[in-house]
Amino acid sequence: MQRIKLKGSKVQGVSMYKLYIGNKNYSSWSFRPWLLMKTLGIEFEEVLVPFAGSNTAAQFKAFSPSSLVPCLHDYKVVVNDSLAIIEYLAEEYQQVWPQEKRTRAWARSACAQMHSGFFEIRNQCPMNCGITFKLNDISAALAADIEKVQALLEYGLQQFGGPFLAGNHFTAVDAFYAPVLSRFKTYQIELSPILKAYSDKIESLVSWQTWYQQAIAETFRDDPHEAELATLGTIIEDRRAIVEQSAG
Ligand SMILES: N[C@@H](CCC(=O)N[C@@H](CS)C(=O)NCC(=O)O)C(=O)O
Repeated sequence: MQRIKLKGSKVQGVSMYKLYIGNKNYSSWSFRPWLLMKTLGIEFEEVLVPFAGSNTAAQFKAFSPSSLVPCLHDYKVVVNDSLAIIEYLAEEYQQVWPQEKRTRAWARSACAQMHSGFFEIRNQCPMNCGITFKLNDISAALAADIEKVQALLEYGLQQFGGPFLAGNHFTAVDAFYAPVLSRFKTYQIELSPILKAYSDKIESLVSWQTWYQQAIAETFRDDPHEAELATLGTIIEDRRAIVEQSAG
């Protein structure tokens, strides 16, 4: 899907978004707008800036006012934060959100909930596409978060008829929960049949497969991410390419 700037905007003609992201293996927040844009066919230039250990914030500051990824640049507009990026895209692409008002309200609520919650999953199960991992233990708080997120996903699939969370089309809410599906795989979290079918559907997307192939091909390791893992349990399988460097 190619974007033509509207008459009256600063740039006439074809324009290209620039999306700054972190390592595909680790960066769950980057995954969200990247997957949305790829799946909907919204063209953009990808700029992958690897995590740099203790220098990450300084490196990211060069292009991101919050020193975080993802960050979208659109000519002179700089948009920080995955949710704000999605809303910015929605101003030009109506496919970003479901068309029906009630469904759209649910999708927005689900994204907001992901964005401001599910801390146990986010903290105790960091995204790491290339490994299979056994957690030392699943705390009651983590189990409660998993149950809550699974109920939310099942509600969407049942209420709106699937195969995507808000019905027939892939929208922002699918992109927002893709890193959760990734974590379910990495941490071997059991899925109900309806969630397994949904996860298979998302994993069959070319966009998902591209991200995963590129994540696993990364030869880069970020020490803080690796150290965090070591406190949580044991790597059972590591499918990532051989390490060439790590950040201090
Ligand atoms: N609320 C932000 C969170 C962004 C975020 O935390 N990004 C992480 C990578 S997934 C980051 O940039 N971390 C930088 C660091 O660790 O210094 C969003 O939704 O975009």
